[in-house]
Amino acid sequence: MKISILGVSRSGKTCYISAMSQVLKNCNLGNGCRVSLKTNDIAKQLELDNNFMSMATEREWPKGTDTTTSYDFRIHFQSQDASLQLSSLTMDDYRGGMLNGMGKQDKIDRDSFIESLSDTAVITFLIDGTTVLNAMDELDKDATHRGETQASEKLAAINEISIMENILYQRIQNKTDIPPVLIVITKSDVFASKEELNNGISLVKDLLSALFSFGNRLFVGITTVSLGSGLDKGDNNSIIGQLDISTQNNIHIPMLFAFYAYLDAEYEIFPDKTNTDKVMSAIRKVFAGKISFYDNGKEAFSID
Ligand SMILES: Nc1nc2c(ncn2[C@@H]2O[C@H](COP(=O)(O)OP(=O)(O)O)[C@@H](O)[C@H]2O)c(=O)[nH]1
Ligand SMILES: [Mg+2]
Repeated sequence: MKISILGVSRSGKTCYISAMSQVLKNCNLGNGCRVSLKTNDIAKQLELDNNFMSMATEREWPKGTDTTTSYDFRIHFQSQDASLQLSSLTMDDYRGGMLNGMGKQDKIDRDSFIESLSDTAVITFLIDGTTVLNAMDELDKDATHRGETQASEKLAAINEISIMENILYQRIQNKTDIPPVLIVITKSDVFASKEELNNGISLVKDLLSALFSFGNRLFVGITTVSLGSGLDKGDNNSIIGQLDISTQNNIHIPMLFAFYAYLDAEYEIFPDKTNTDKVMSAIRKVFAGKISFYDNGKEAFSID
């Protein structure tokens, strides 16, 4: 199966992938469930490990790059009474510039991305929490964040969030199949309160209304992730704040969503239905309270 990770430059893709690769190596999900995800390529795993180590020990954010990288993982999920393994889960981390660049190569890359959607199991779209804050109306923000954003900054933020809809719009109009989409608001530690975060989520849903409107035949999830609390960038690219990459901050959720969406889409190829049903039901319990689902534009409740 193939997952695409998209997000403009600085949206947090590299940080997320490196944190996720650490948390999911051997992850206890509670209720007797575990998941493990590792790369099939040793060099890639070392690279991810080193990336995270320089964050944790040297307290330095990863350097920005604008290249598309592909990872090949294997994933194994196990609950008290069922287990399932996928030996190859490819993740394409698309270079951010491809989404909003005006260059010739950007257009070529965008077109080839849209074409590749036919064999993509899940699109994961990362949106920077700071961008969400900048796009929000002043009154929807926490008092501590009011009066910080200029009008031009707000407009730029709104445009940045809308990109995903613009890219998928044609396909939605033509009713061409679109794989499940997961919207991930990154850096959720920048929100001052739960209320502010919820207002941010509502705005994202409004700005991407084609993904959340009735009759669109799409399966869409929305969630938030963070690498810790009070995080920021200091001098020389240094990390300010507390890193805490844990299931508490939802680091595991996007990969489990991809796994779940794949099982849902390819249900027929797994011969042992009882086992698959048990695995899917266990994953739905892990999602409870951490992700909202919309099926054909209607909020779908995942808990059973
Ligand atoms: N507050 C906060 N900042 C983050 C977090 N993750 C990343 N950042 C910041 O966002 C910057 C860009 O992240 P990066 O992963 O390089 O983005 P990419 O260009 O999409 O790969 C980092 O240098 C950090 O300053 C987070 O969880 N919380
Ligand atoms: Mg990057």
